[in-house]
Amino acid sequence: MSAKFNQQSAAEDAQQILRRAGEEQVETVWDRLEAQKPQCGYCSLGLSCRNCAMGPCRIDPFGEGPQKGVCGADADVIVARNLARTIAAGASAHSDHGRDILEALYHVGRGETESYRIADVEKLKRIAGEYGVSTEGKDPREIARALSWEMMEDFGIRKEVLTFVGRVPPARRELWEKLGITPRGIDRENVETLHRTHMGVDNDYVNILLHAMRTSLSDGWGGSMVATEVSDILFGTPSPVSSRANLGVLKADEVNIALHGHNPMLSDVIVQAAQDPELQQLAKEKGAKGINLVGLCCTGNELQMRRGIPMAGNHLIQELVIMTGALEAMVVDYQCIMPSVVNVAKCFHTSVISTFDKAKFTGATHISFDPLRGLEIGKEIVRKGVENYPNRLQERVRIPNSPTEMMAGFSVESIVAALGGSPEPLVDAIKTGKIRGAAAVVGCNNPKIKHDYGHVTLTRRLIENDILVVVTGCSAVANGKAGLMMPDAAELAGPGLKEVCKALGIPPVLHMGSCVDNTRILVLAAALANFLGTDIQTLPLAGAAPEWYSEKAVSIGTYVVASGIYTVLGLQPAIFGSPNVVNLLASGLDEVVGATFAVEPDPEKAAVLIRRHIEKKRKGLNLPFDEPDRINMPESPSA
Ligand code: SF4
Ligand code: MSK
Repeated sequence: MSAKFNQQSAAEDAQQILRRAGEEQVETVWDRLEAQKPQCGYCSLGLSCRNCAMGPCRIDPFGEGPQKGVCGADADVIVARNLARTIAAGASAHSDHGRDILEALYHVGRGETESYRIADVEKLKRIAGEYGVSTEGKDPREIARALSWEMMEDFGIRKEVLTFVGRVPPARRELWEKLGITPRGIDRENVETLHRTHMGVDNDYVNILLHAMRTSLSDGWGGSMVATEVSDILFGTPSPVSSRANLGVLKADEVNIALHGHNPMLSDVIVQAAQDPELQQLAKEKGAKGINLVGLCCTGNELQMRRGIPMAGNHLIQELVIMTGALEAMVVDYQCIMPSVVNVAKCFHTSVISTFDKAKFTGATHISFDPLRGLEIGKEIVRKGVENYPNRLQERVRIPNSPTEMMAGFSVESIVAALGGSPEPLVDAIKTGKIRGAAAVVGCNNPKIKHDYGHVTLTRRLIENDILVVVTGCSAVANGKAGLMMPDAAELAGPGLKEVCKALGIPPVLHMGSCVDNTRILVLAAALANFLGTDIQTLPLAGAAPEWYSEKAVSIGTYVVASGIYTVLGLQPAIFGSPNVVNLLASGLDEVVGATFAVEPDPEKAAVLIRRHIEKKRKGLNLPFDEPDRINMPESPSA
């Protein structure tokens, strides 16, 4: 295998297809990154601004050129404004996704669609209770109608605080109130960010960043949390399920359809449609043995968590899956779908089918999705995939390796159930030091970092150190493919974590879902803090996004820190043009919200930072600890 492929990806399946891309000169994301070099230094530092027509402006980081934009904004203001807008874009993406799901619940409540049903009535009632919606004597549809109406209020301006903030430990709620960052309305905080960052509004970098935190909290404890909870109500709350991952999940003798993006509304009806006897028969008539659905990115995570649908890959696999030559259709909803997939598809027979009117792709086939006719549209899409099967050139099919077994489906509810109904056994294991703490390793892939290397190396090092790891998004896919998400991976963990995992029959790395499902991690952290009568910031917890790329990841990282959890990023955000902003985020925030950001591209070193942080928190709680300053973990033979 060429050294180039080894440098681009740590995953064997990706390396095999990257070799093909080189041989057949199919352009990939890695090629385009090379073509962009050197990337703009001003933008990388956050020092360029084009917020008005007096600009665009830039600040000279070496102090020799301009130090102010035309309006007089300095580096601190420009960097803070840019960061705030990034967070608002990420928070808006998550929250708009949440609203789409919520509208589907509303349609179900009104009896306007037969494509969906209430899959988890118990959860519907529980969430209705949180929203003050009475359930007594009401049928599920009636409750769904009233609940969705109440939840829609969380998007607007009629509330002073988002309903799910009621889940936050009291000490943290008081802190947010004191800082003036309690999230009020989901749309409101995002709109206010755009207002504040317009020329001539908020010109104090600290004030801008405080509101940016509030905006991120409207995502974490608002839009994303609505997306997760309503998805559970409509499609079922995940419970542990066996599945498989990597490009080997494609089948050489079946119609392969990949479902890519984030929103489970469409993919859920496609799963129903693919079981339709008429379409199964059509597949046979076309010469295939059946219809094989596979997931990509977070739509894939949603399907894998609830239905065990196999996972073809994460963010950087989306072009490579087409290059297997075995994909009849790539069905996309929204977010993280590179426009380039349409071009790659032109080199093969794959049909790219876009589905949401807010996410069209030039060159793709667009089938407009409408939840009121969900199943009918799902069948139309599956039919398109099946009819494309005869266009496949079997001699061009190259499906790498065999798939890896993995487990998914660890919702908070299923984790608590695995613990026997209470967080107490987990708390006890942390108290004794069998589990030293927990870390969330989440987020994307980025071609600037060797694909999957950051996720897998960091995760391995953490479990070796008895730190339980929970994963979501593309990190879950990376770790699943690496074999870390089966119960027998406990053998790779330190002695304490291994003992706990074996006793409970769980893997040392728990799949908690898609990007919006990072809210499950917030809920778990809050439940632990509430159980102990403390704030989240005192707990031995950490977050990490070793290969992040998206604006959504910046919003996630910010709401995690604002919720009191130290977070290590594998790539620099565009803030290094302002030492004041860097100092605030990397140290000053500790005084403000009890947590900070760190940036460490080397996952080995990131693991050391997390272990030190966890020991510091253990010391603070008077739990058995190793002196944080002395922790310097040796090189791992497995990394
Ligand atoms: Fe330049 Fe100020 Fe306009 Fe930004 S807002 S483009 S710094 S004049
Ligand atoms: S899909 S946001 S690349 S995790 Fe959620 Fe992956 Fe990041 Fe998209």
